[in-house]
Amino acid sequence: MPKLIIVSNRLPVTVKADKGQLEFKESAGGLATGLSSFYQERNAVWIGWPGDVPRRHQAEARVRLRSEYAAEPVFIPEATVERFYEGYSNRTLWPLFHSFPTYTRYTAADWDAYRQVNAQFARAVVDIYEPGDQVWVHDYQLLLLPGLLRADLPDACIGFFLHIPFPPYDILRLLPQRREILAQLLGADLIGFHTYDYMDAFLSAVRQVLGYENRLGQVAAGERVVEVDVFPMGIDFERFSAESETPASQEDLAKLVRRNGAPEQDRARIIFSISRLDYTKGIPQHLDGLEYFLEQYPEWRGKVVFVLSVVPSREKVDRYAYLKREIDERVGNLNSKYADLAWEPIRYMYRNVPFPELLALYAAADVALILPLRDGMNLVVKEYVAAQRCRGGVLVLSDTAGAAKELREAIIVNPNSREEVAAAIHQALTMPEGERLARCAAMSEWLATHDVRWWAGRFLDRLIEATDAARGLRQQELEDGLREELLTAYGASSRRLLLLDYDGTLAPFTERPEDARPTPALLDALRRLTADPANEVVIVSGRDRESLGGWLGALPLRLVAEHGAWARAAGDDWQQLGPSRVRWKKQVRPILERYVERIPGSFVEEKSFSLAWHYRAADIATASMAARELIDGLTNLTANTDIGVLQGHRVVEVKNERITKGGYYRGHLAEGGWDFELALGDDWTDETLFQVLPEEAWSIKVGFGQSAARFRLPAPADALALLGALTAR
Ligand code: GDG
Repeated sequence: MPKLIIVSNRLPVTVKADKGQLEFKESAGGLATGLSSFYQERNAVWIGWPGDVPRRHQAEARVRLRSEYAAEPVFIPEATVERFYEGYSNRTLWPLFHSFPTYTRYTAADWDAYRQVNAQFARAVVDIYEPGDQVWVHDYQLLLLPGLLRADLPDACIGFFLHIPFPPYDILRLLPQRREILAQLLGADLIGFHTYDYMDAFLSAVRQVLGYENRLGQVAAGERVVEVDVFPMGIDFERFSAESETPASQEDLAKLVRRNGAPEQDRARIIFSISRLDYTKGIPQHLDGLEYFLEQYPEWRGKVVFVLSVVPSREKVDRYAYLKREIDERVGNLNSKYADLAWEPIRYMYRNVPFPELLALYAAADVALILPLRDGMNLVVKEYVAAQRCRGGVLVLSDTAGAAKELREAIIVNPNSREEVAAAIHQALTMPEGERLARCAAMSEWLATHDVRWWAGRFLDRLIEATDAARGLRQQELEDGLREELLTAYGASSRRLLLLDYDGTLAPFTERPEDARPTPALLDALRRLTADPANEVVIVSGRDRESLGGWLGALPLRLVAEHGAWARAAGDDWQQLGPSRVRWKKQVRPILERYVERIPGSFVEEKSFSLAWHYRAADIATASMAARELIDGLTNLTANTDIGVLQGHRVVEVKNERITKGGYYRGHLAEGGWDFELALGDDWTDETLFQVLPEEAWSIKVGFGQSAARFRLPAPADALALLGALTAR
């Protein structure tokens, strides 16, 4: 039975050797608990680091992890862990991906360790992989893993999910290894993010760094198609909702209330916050907001308690130690400034909070104040809503957490504005009960249906679809058997139509279009094809008449220029088939020219019925962004007209929509009584032809990406070889 292989930096169980005895401690993270039910159902294995285990205990730990936890340990050598984990993962990727470039350190030795550890994880996966297994890789510590796996397991079904934000391109470009990282990530069949913003930033980076375009979340990455999509992670809603009623958490709740001053109805209102110690969590901003609140609304002094839980983390990284000191001082100062004999505004805890206590705090908090400066998702806020069970608490959340995209009924604030934060606390404390309950009910309903099972299930379903789509594309390749079939059909026929696109199909792209003249080999192949009276050879191109006529006019073939606006039978004059008026050019030309000024290296080409803005010689990062903007603008401008905007290979073309290669075929060639039809093309303009050809035609896309063609060849050289083979028999 195929299995699910989950790979994350840490295993959901930590192993410690204590006085020669191995101790196993299950971690209660969102991912581990959320995926646990999949474990049983899907026959899963989890691969990850179990913590530092001395070498002499590793064999035993491995056996027990395997048999008791369905886990495969990756023992990272102690000397490497520091550089891999504290180093590249947490001093480079973590701050940069959270948009803290000034906190980011770039160290070559850390990067080396990161690569080594990713390679070690790849070996661990390959060791247990069997055909049919699904591999699901998690998070920023393993960005290289999809590509490393793809190299060893070309047919594997590989998914990747990023739990932290993906940074805007302007920030990512600071990372020296961005190219390798993006290229390796694209080894996956499916890449998932929490929000659309992160997905958009990723697609834009892929376009700008690697030059790969995308459509509706599908990236045409060289020979492969990679799906990119949004999967907001949920929580185990049932568990948080049900367990906040358990006796243990009720006891904790009672203690908490007593400590805040009995009786229940007179107790101070609780504002609660819990975050891991991290500069992304905005802990000082919570304190700024609270201080401003106490200044602006002095009537609340003595009546609120801010329970601030900070969970120790990454203490070996200096930045975290500084932050800890800053928080300690700020809390001390605030407490001494506002306290009186009976009351202190902040109750500060720096430790892990046992689960029942956490539930009690969630249940008791009148306000949850969660203000990360940047957070991939933030599961704490979802847990708060679930554990509240609509008891009347209000969530105040910063707009920079991924969760703010989903929980629209929270009070959403900018964490850098103490004014907004203070006003939000006041609004939460004074909100009428009906509104509080209604907001909570709406959020609960969403979270109950979009829980962690929904998240994982949807990701894995999409992964199967993405892999099927990628395999479907591969099947189209014109491999040996099919090629033989094509040659046989060619040999057995007597009225053949051969429709050939020129640029990108017969001739590779050049920086300047005028340099793509036909090679002697191409001319020779065409000469031989046209020498057979059974063949009607048609060059169907987007080019102007002059170049086509100049290059190929001497051959006995039919030329179709400007996508079908002009045509010329062998030895004849050009015939105009397009419309007689092209007044729209006057309006469009100045727009294109503005882009020529903005994007050095780009230029406008004017043909009789179209205008094209070419940018293949420009800086591809900026030019492709400009191309998108231009397409948007032109599409608006030409809406409801028969002028269309087409994106070709590094060209934006504006032309009359009624003139297409497919239209030319239908009007002039379809009824030719052919018993063999072959069409070769490489871009969107050829799709109009592929779409209208009879089902049995040999339609072949040259290059990669989605296509209506039945088959595929990798490059112009392969197309040329095929033409050669037709006449070689
Ligand atoms: C990443 C992204 C994204 C925390 N302290 C204690 C404790 N917790 C539990 C919480 C919650 C989980 O840990 C923390 O979840 P977060 O979402 O805040 O963050 P991470 O899992 O660290 O990090 C983040 C997430 O991945 C999922 O994709 O949301 O943006 O950074 O479940 O309850 N639990 C207990 N005591 C603690 O002291 N019992």
